[in-house]
Amino acid sequence: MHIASSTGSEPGSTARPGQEGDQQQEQPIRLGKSFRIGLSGPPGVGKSTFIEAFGMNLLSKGHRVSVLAVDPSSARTGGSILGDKTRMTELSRDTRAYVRPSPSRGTLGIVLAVNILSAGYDICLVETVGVGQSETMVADIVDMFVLLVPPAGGDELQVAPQWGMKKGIMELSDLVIVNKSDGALVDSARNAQIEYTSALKFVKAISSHWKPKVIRVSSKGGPEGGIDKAWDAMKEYFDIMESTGDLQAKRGNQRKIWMWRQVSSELLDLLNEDTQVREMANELESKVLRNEVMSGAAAHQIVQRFMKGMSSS
Ligand SMILES: Nc1nc2c(ncn2[C@@H]2O[C@H](COP(=O)(O)OP(=O)(O)OP(=O)(O)O)[C@@H](O)[C@H]2O)c(=O)[nH]1
Ligand SMILES: [Mg+2]
Repeated sequence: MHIASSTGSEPGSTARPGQEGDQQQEQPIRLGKSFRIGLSGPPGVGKSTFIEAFGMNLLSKGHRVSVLAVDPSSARTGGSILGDKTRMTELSRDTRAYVRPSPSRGTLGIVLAVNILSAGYDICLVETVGVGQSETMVADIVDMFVLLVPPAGGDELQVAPQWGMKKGIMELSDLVIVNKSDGALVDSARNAQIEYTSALKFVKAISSHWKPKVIRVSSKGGPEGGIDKAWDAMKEYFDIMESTGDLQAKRGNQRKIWMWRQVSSELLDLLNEDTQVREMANELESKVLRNEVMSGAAAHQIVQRFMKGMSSS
C-alpha cells in the first residue's frame, strides 16, 4: 500500500469534493483486492462502535469502506444487522460506505460476500462476535485479524483479560485493541494493555516479519480517542506484509483452504442429495446415538455406500 498525499481530485481518488474536511487524503489501496480487516471480540466490547468511528475516519482519508457483519446466530435469529445499522448510523448513511448484513448461506456465502465487497471498496471490515467458530473462519478470509478486548476487570461484562488466551484467539490476532480506554476505565485499559502485551510474548508469531501489537483506544473519544493509532498500526502491518511477500503467501494459503472447504461442502451436498445414502445415514445416525455403532465405522459405511452409488451411475 502506497499511501501518498492526495487532494481528492486526482484520478482514482474516491473522495467526493467537499467531504475531505481537514484530513489529509490518502490513495486508495491497490493490491488486486482491498485490504480486508477482521474485527473480533466478546459481545459488547464495542466492535460496532469502533467500526463506526474507524470507518468514518477512513472515509475522511479518502478510502472507500465496506462492512460485513458476520453473525453466526443470524441464520437462526434473523440477525442483528438491524441493531448494527442503528449502531453504525453515520456509516450506514454515507454513500461512500456500504454496510452489509451477515450472509445466510453459511461459510462459503461469507467468502463470496467478502470477495464482492472487496471489488468496489478498498478497505473491507468484517465484524464477527468472538464466540464459536466464526473468528477462525474470518481469520481465514481476511488479511489482518484484529482482536478488540475490554479494559481489565471492572467491565460490565466481567470478561477476564485472559479471555483471548483461553479461547486461543490470541494466536489468530495481528493486533489487539483495548477499547473503552476513556473516563474511569483508562487505568484498567492500561492494565489490560500490559497484560495482553506480556501474554502475546507466549504466542507463536504468524509472520516472521510482524510482531502483534497492543494499543488502547476509545471508540467514543472522537479525534482524541486514538482511532488514528489503530489505522497507523494496520497500515504498518499491510506495508510490511505486502513488501515481504507474506501477504501474497497468506492469500494464496487462504485460497487453498477455501478450495478444500468448497470441495467438502460440494461433496456433502451430493451425498445428501442421494436418497439411498440419506436413508442409510439416518439409520446409522440413530445407531451412533445409541452407541451401537462407532462413529468412525458409520462414517466409513456412508462414504462407501455413496461411492458405490457414484460408480454405478
Ligand atoms: N465508554 C465507552 N463505551 C463504549 C466504547 N465503545 C463502545 N462502547 C459502548 O459499549 C456498548 C457495546 O457497544 P457495541 O459497539 O454495540 O459492541 P459490539 O462489540 O459491537 O457488540 P455485539 O455486536 O453485540 O457483540 C455500547 O453501549 C457502546 O456505547 C468506548 O470506546 N468507550
Ligand atoms: Mg456489534
